[in-house]
Amino acid sequence: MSPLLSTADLLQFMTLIRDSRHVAICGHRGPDGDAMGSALAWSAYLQGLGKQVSVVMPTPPPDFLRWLPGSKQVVIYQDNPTLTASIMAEADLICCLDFNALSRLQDLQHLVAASKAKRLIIDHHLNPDTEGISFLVSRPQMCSTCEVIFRLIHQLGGFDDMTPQTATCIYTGMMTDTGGFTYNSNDPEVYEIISLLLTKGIDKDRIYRQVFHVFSIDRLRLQGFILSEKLQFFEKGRASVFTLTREEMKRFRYVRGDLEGFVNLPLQVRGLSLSISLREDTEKDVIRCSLRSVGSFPCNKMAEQFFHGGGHLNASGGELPFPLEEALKTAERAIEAFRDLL
Ligand SMILES: [Mn+2]
Repeated sequence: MSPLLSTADLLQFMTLIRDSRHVAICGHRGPDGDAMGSALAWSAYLQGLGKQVSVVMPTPPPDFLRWLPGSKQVVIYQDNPTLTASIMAEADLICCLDFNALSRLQDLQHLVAASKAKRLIIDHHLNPDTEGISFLVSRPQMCSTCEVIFRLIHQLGGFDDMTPQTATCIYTGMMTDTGGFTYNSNDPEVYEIISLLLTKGIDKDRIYRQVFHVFSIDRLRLQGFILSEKLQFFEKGRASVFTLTREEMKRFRYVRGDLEGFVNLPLQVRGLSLSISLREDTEKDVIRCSLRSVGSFPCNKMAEQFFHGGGHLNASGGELPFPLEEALKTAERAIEAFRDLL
């Protein structure tokens, strides 16, 4: 496996870790498998070095990630603002995992920005905001932050002591960020890493079921409703859009996480390059937008130009002002503008 850090960077990084005692680890709002997995794995590694470690997420993870080993130790800022404030005040190192800008922490960003702690980013999103950062490990070419964390622990000599629980966390993030190794996962070294994780005795088939096969009946019916009633196609079936209102979500007793992955479903259609989902936020008056593509179609460019967002080539997101009908018109204009790339 190729080394993650150069020798000079490795020494600098090790010094940073050596000099810290109280470490806070944060992931982004709405933590996904990669944010949770990388934070928990990194936490376990640092705890093994004798550090005092706290993992803080701005909002809770979805239910299908709560089984992750160590997940109960995660502090949710939204539920525990006082505890979070004392963690951030006490920390001498804050590790920002799986996000590239403090704004992804929402309200938690102010506590992090105000902290005197040194800050480092370990991430795989494009264009990291390095203001106030002591050390940056940015690897957009890698499938997940969990992959970056694995390589880091490996290079720091922590593989032998890695527990099956930590290996499970890392595998989960690699699996969820690649849709079960169906995109962003052509690097042969990804499978070298999986092979090493398997030597720890992880049950990858069980992990898959625990993450992907845990739907409620309501969620399955909501999926059916979207596919049969809401999905529209454009440009001779090369692009699709579906919208979802709060009222519709309520009708199917929506719970957080239920919409996870829906935007990927239209990509199963032969010849389709782009899938867009637009849904009313359950709290704020905004429309949450997700974009997915196959091949070279640049979701991130479209998200930047039309949806006040950004992201990866094949997976991006953004936000539009209310109401939903206007957002749909914006999506139609975006498809029109990008039709030559479809
Ligand atoms: Mn990620």
